[in-house]
Order: sequence, then C-alpha cells, then structure tokens
Amino acid sequence: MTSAHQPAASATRQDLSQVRFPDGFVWGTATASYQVEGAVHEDGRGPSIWDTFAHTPGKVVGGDTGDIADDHYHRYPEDISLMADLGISHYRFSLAWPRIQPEGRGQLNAAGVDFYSRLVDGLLERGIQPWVTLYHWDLPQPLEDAGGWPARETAERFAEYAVLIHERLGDRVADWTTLNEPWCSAFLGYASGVHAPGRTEGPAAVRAAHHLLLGHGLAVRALREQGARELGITVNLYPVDPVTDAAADRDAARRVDALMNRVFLDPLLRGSYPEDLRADLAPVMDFGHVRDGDLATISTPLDFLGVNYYSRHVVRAGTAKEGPSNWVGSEDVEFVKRGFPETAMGWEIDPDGLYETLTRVWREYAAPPLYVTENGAAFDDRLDGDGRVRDEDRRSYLEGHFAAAHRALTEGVDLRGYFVWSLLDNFEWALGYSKRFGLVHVDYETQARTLKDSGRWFSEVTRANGL
Ligand code: IFM
Repeated sequence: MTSAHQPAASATRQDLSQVRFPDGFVWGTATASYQVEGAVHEDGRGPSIWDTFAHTPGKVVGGDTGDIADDHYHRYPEDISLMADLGISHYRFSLAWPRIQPEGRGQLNAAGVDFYSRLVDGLLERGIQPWVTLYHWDLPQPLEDAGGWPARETAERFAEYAVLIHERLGDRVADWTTLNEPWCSAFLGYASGVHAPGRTEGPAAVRAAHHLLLGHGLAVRALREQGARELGITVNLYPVDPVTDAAADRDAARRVDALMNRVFLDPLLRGSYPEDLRADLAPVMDFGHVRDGDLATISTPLDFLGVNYYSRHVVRAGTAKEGPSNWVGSEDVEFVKRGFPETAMGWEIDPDGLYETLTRVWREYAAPPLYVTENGAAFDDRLDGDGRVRDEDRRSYLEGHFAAAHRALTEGVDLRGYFVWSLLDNFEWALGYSKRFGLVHVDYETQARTLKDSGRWFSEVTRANGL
C-alpha cells in the first residue's frame, strides 16, 4: 500500500481559518448544455448524439432524457440571479453545437446564437464573467452519422464551428475551453459505450481521442488568429495507485495512468504520445491515424489547463473480462475500493488526490496556469418541509477539496480558480436525474430552485475568498 491509502483528512483539514486564496482568485460554478438547457426542439436546434442515446430504451436510468432538464434555456435569468447570490465571479457553461450548427457544418442557426448572446449579456449585466466550453459531449447527430470522433473530418468541423461562434461571442467572452473531458467522449462514448453514441469499438476510441485532441489544436490555432484572449482545454484526471507494490499491480497502475491521464497530457503539453501507451496498444491497433504535424497542432501553447477532479483510481492486475471496457488493451485491470466514505456516485472521497493531481501536472509538465474547472459531489439530498436542503456532506466534501487545492497553491502551483460542479441538480448522463450534484436543488416537476445549505456556505467562501 502506498501513502495514498491513508485517510486524506489529516493532510487537508488543518488550520482551515488560514485558508485564504490569492486576490483575483476565480470562484465559479459549472454546467453543461445538454444537462441543463432542455428545449431540445426549439429555435432550430438539431439532434445531438445525446438525444439519440437518451431516447434509446435501456441506455439511461429511468428512461430519463435531457428534453426538459432544468429548462435553463428559458429560466436562465433566474439562474443568473442565483449565481449572483452565490457571489461567483465566473459561470462556466457549454454551448450546444447542434443549437448553433444543427447539421454540424455550414451556416449558423441565428436563433441558437441569440440564446447564448442573451445569456452572455445577462451574465455581464450582473458582473459575472462567462466562461465558454465549446464541446461538452453533445455532438450533432449528422456528424456521428458521418463517422463521429473516430473520423478525422469531425476535428475539422469542430474547428470551423469554433471559429464561427467565436466571431459572434468573442467580443464579450474572454475565456474559451475547447473540450470538456475528452476521455469521456472517447472512451465512454466509443469503448465501453456507456455514454453516447454508445459504440463499443476499443481502437475507435483511441482514434476518437486523437481527433478530439486534433480538433482542439486546430481550434486553438484558428482562435488565436482571431485574437482570442484566454484559451484552454479541460481534462479529467485521476491519481492512479497500485493496490500493492507487486510488479503486476504497479504495471496495471502505469497502464491505467497512460490510458486515463497521459494519453491527453503528453500530446497537449509535450507534443508526443507516451511510448509505453503505444506499446500497450500495439497488440490491438497501430497509430496510423496520427499524421505528420498533428502533434505540433495539438501542443499549440495554451493560456490555461482546466483540471476536473472527483476521485482516485486504485488498481490491481486481474484477469481479462469479456465485454466492452474503457481500458482498451488493458481489460484485465481491476478497480479496488479502499473503504473510504463515498459520494452517491460510489466515488471514494479523497481530497488528497486533488492536491496530488495539481502538483503532479505542475511539476511533471510545463503546464500553463491551472484551474479546477470541475469538482463537486452527488449526495442523496432531501428537501425538508421547511424548504431547506441540509447537505452537510456536500459542504464538508467541498471544504476538504478547497483546502487541498489551497495546499497545492502554497506549494507553488499556479492555480487561478475553482469551479464547483454544479450550479444546479441536472441530467447526470447515463444516470439520468437520479444523482444530484447541485448547489441548488431542482424540483423536476415544478422546476422550483432552492439554494442548498452548501450553496449558502459557498457564498460565504466566495465573499471571504477563503474558508
Ligand atoms: O456531470 C458530469 C459532467 O458533465 C462532467 N464531469 C463530471 C460530472 C459528474 O459526473
């Protein structure tokens, strides 16, 4: 067992009153288009892979879909007021590509662009900076029909879309994230198939990862030429530990680290794929899809790197299982629970993992400034008769993670901000509405919003700029 298996609390809970963040530290909340907007048939929006997937029986818990979600498309003014109450400086949201380009190519849909334009203006009027993510998983269905992310052409379409929408919003939006969590798009979407589009073709997932990165790089280059201000990407990272020091377990951890973290960090920040990853994948595929010049495009310098953190992976070598897996070429790896307290997602609560992730990226890579672009927790919240949600578990989760991030800061990591996932309870992908991540409770029958106790506490953190 490594030190990573010790309870995290001791390291992160000391001297909370000393936890003050630097002046100008960004505090925000995050959402994503398909998870909150609803209005899937309005104003010329085209179908996305998530519409298709969610409407396919058996794919999403309870048969839930994003058809209505939080109705943010209509209720965004109320949601902006809630953000103002939270005292946040930034709102991170994603654009629904099929609202802007229903076919995934060609002319812009003016009504879709107008929605985002109104949202941006509404935020700015309340002193909240819009932080745009160009792609948070809702690929226009026509592009999937043409091959999806495993096809190189999708990267080119993405860069075109990025340019067109940046032309419309770039005058008011300073911060642009190309992709959110390309690991999920590639491996959940095309390897295990638990996310849209639900394909189960391991090598196609690795090609998808490359074309997502290529789309990112092409977009960054094009947006730079347009004079874009702050450009970055968000990756979801996990520390990966072996359950024992045995060589086979350590090798399992190395392989998962390559497939989870380094498959993105190395191309982005070093301009190469890890040699050990290529060797691990050699029995199942070649890298013929990587063309000369791609890695130079992908490693175009960034202004920031977004890190999404939720938990740690602890692994051991096992025996290969039948059926689809996220771990292409390493289907034998097993994931081990340590008995730590968990969120409602079944994810072990491990704030030290955030500290380790931030310090690792900062020390091992020539990373640009970092932001935690997502961190948060689902719990089984209850709206009490007096209208309160007493989510002490979420408050405590966030406090531990804020302290861990602060510890990384004090050790020299250039961490510029922190976005809580999520502003609102919302559509949690294949788990539908069964998991609540919000600082704000949403009654899905009435769409009533209720600030949870964690939200009240968070508003004190943002105003004090510390704990
Ligand atoms: O809800 C998701 C989000 O869309 C991407 N990051 C993780 C969150 C919780 O699963």
